[in-house]
Amino acid sequence: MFIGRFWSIGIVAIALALVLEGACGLAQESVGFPPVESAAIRKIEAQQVREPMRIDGKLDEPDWTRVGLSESFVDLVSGQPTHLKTHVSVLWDEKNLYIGYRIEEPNVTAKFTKQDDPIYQDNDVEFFIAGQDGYYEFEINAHGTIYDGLFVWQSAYEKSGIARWPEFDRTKSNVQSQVFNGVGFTKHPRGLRWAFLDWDLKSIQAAVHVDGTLNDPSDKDKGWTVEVAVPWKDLAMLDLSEPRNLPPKAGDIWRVDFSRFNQNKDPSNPKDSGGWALSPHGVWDSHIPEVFPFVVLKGF
Ligand SMILES: [Ca+2]
Ligand SMILES: [Ca+2]
Ligand SMILES: [Ca+2]
Repeated sequence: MFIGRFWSIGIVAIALALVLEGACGLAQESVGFPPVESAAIRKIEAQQVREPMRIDGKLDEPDWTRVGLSESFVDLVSGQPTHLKTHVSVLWDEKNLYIGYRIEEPNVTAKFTKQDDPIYQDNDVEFFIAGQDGYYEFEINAHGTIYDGLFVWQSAYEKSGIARWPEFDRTKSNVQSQVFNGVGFTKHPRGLRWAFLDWDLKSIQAAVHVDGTLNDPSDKDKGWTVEVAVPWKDLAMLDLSEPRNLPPKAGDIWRVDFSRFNQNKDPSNPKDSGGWALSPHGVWDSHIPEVFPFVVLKGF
């Protein structure tokens, strides 16, 4: 789900939010907070990895089979089933959180090839990892091109101490940031965020595998898979106010959102928002950590 990289402040964002709300037929004034019932938030188990993982986009390690598939993604706004299947699986060990997607797609396409290109204008899959002070956003297309950024709640920016990290120090001229106030839901009770989109989580490993042909509509593809390893040690900035176990321990619970965005909507379903997720958000906005699924880290 995109935010424009060069918007400096809210006017454009608010205008776009209104357009998006109109498109989805849902005015944010009509929804409370959080915008979905807590009972609707899905829970997923992450199994501990037993064997070495090879991050090549192919989910053929035995651990990916052992952990099983999530339920298929549903429409982000309505929670209704979608016409193509999307499943995520989650694994972990002391070093990494592993995320694997299986994406049914009869015509696999991708345009962008440079880091932080506007992947949200392609078909993509995304995840958001929430912490107390902010959240990390990751998007990837079928070329394997990544768009990522860190969002810090402005109310936590100074207090948490992240303002003194050189890579997030807004007083430095080489640190780019912008005000962010949501996409289609601009009344989050925690208010504004600082978005650091030029920043990259450099240690992340990610790869895709296309089961079919990329950018060739003359045939019918099965889809594509995505395999990502996120190093725990580089997620400390999410929880500086109240550090948590890093690496985590069995039984720990993380909040991670998993989603898929499509440029082509289901032609037979006028209510397809084009955004699908493991757990619905009730509004056209990924940036609501309070409705992210629960990821429960299981031990051996
Ligand atoms: Ca693999
Ligand atoms: Ca980035
Ligand atoms: Ca094809």
